[in-house]
Amino acid sequence: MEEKKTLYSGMQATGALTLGNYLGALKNWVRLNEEYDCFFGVMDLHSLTVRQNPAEFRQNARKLYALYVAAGLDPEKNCVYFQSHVSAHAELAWILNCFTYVGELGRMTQYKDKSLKHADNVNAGLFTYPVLMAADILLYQAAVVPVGIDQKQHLEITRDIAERFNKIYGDVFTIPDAYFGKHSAKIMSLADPTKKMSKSDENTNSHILLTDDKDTIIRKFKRAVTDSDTVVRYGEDKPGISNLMDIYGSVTGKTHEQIEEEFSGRGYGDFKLAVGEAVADELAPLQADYERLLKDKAYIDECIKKNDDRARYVSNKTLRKVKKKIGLTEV
Ligand code: ATP
Ligand code: LTN
Repeated sequence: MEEKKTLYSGMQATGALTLGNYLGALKNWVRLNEEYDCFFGVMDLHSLTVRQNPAEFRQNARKLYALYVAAGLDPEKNCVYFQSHVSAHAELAWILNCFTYVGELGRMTQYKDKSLKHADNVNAGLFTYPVLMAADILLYQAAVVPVGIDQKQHLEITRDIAERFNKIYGDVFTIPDAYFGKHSAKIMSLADPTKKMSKSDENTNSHILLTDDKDTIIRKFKRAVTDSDTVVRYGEDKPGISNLMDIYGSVTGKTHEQIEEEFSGRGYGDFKLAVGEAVADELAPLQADYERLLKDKAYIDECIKKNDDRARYVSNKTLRKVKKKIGLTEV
């Protein structure tokens, strides 16, 4: 049997997840998980670039782990683990820092955005964030990295670092490809469809949380900002409706044409209600599983332990190879 290629992805362990995180990333992870040998990290080291309250942080990281599992990532089949439990990430990140230029890091738009947003704490971690991300991916020799479009630049720098290293030392790292969902790589805010849906948006009507109940979901979609037209049609001139069509299509599997046909002659009210119901129905089983898993501490602990071990084993193979290639001594 042909060996499966490796898939790697993860999310920062901060706060609740939005429908953007789910459709842009998590749902694709679940969709692809049979096809690849998968590693999914709770990226708690990345979260440290923003000051965290320790007690909340600990809780949020465990909640994220439970959400991964509730969304359908079976921890018996996928390696679902904590980044900070595997020291190879921090070690390789240091080494790769020495193969990354200050100039290229300064061009990262996420760095520019976040340093404006957290102007009182523009720490070096925020700057070298993409190098740690490169280490995450390269340690597992990942071929595919499913993420939202906002991570495109980070994938490009990961490839550049890997190619630079390989050019000097031979084929040490697999060069990863980004994977973006067809219509879900950038889900937009419900309050302003020209902006990305983001959990850090203060307006809670702008985003759906994965933990929102059905009434809340339906209410938020009802209020979603659209245009003054009444026709459900996809187009650049209709960002609000196009975003809702992307969401509805990602959840139901329907194409834009099928959606336009389904709602032809019906108003926005009907369409918004259908989107709300479809999203709520999609999230209901995930929410039930999530509640159950949060109470099952022993099961989650056991999964974490087992998968941390596997992640350590796989990542250390690459780290040993890297150390040997660059001439770090061994006894
Ligand atoms: P913030 O709200 O602070 O910008 P975030 O929601 O982008 O954070 P991350 O942990 O940075 O959270 O993202 C996790 C994953 O979800 C990444 O793969 C990211 O590309 C994806 N993602 C986040 N928001 C969206 C969105 N609106 N549409 C599609 N994918 C998204
Ligand atoms: N920067 C990513 C989270 C992340 C990640 C990774 C994603 C950290 N390391 C490795 C894919 C692969 C984000 O979503 N903000």
